Amino acid sequence: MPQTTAANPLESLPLASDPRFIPADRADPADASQAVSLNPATGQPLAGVRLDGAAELEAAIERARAAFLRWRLVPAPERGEVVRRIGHALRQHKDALGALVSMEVGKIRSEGLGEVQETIDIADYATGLSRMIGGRTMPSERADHRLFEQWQPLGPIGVITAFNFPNAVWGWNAMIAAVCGDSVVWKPSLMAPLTAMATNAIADAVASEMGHEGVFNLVIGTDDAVAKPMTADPRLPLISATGSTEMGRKVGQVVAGRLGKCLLELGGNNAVIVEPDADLDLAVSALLFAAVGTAGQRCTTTRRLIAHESIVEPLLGKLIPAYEKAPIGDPMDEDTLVGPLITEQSGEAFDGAIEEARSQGGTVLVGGERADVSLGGCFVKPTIIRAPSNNQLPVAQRETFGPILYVFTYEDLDDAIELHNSTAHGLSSAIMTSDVRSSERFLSPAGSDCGIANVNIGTSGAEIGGAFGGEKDTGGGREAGSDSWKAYMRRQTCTINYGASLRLAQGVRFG
Ligand code: UN1
Repeated sequence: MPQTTAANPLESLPLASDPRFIPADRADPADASQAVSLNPATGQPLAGVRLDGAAELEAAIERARAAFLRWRLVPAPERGEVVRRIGHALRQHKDALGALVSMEVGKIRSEGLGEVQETIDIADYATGLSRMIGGRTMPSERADHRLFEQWQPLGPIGVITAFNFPNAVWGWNAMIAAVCGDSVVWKPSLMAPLTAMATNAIADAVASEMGHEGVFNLVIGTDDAVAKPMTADPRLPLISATGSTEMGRKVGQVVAGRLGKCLLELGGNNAVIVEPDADLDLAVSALLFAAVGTAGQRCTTTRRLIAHESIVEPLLGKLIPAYEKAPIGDPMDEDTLVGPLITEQSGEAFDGAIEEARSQGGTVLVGGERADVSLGGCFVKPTIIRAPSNNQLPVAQRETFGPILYVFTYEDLDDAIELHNSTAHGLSSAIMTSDVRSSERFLSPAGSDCGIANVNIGTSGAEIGGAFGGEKDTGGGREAGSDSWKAYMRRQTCTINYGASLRLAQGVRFG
């Protein structure tokens, strides 16, 4: 495939060839058989997608099943070669795909490109992994026996993704699943179906050209028509779902009911502790990216700042002007740092949280209102709200998907850590400090209770090399790097007797 550019991603990316694609002039939000993808910056339709239903889901699962039966027998390094070439195709389309991410979900250009880079990175990682999937050999207690474990492909994997990472979260799942020998059935968010269509088409084209049709499948439909039957379907042994805790609880129960496996990556209520000895300029940069980046719509967004009493004033003295200066507007404009919220409902949730914070004694230090951007979409000002001096601010217990940072103060690090851990979620966390004792306390068993714990960087922007996910209401799943691949395979323990007699374990004699 030739290299594409950002000039017109809707034309240059493989979209129109998908029979579900409906050009903007025929996209009709009033037609229940379509999902219309709106540009959140303008509110204008980018294009429509004909929705899949039960028949298309059935066909996709069967296609994925048939593909799995062949794909599982392809040597893993050969599967890695397919994934390597998908990574190469994504590099060729990075500019256009990154632009489509920006147009469809409102990320600024650099973050749209960064998201595609994250998928390229996981493709590289998975390629290497394809030569490293290994099992252990354990000493057998019996003479002339060998005891070992091996990892087998699991089956077609169901992947459900959210709007805010319409490309990379599929990548974490699909690239790892593919080298593990699994096929994929992907249900994307109906707010970002075009990125999903282009992404899946790129991967499917590479795999099909190499003789592996059916490994990558995409079903675009409503939760009732597609997501719910997927989670209930025993032909999908693993469901990997990203979204709200409410959604995850339902998915988890349905999948557990059929004793399937679940990988849940749900919300976060991530905090940064700033110690008295922290480099405040570094803290300001870290907080700005983590709390304001992606307009606060990452699951890893910093939502709470827990600052030591002795530095809270100078820290806010630097942070507030940085907030005031952050350019809000068209995400395609290179100068913009804050793009739109995904929908007007998100704007209403933002307004509601601010009102609630005020009624609970919170003080809005900056922002707290809609931004004056007349592009048509929903733009809000990055906001800092200070909790009352008793640190009681119940609204901060809730994950509001927008750029709101709640500020709390503390005197003693133990109290800060307790406050830090006092939320339902457990995704990402950070401490800003120059004192090794403070950072080690934060990383100790009595420290952060989150799946991700950082020192002197913010809570968002994780690399793919580590396992990504969190505890408590975040769902416990781990995706991307480290040994996350194990969730996509089944473990098999094998004992081989190469002797001439039957020896029983535990010294049992039988006959
Ligand atoms: C998400 O918001 O669902 O760590 C994923 C990060 C990104 C992934 C976020 N690498 O912020």
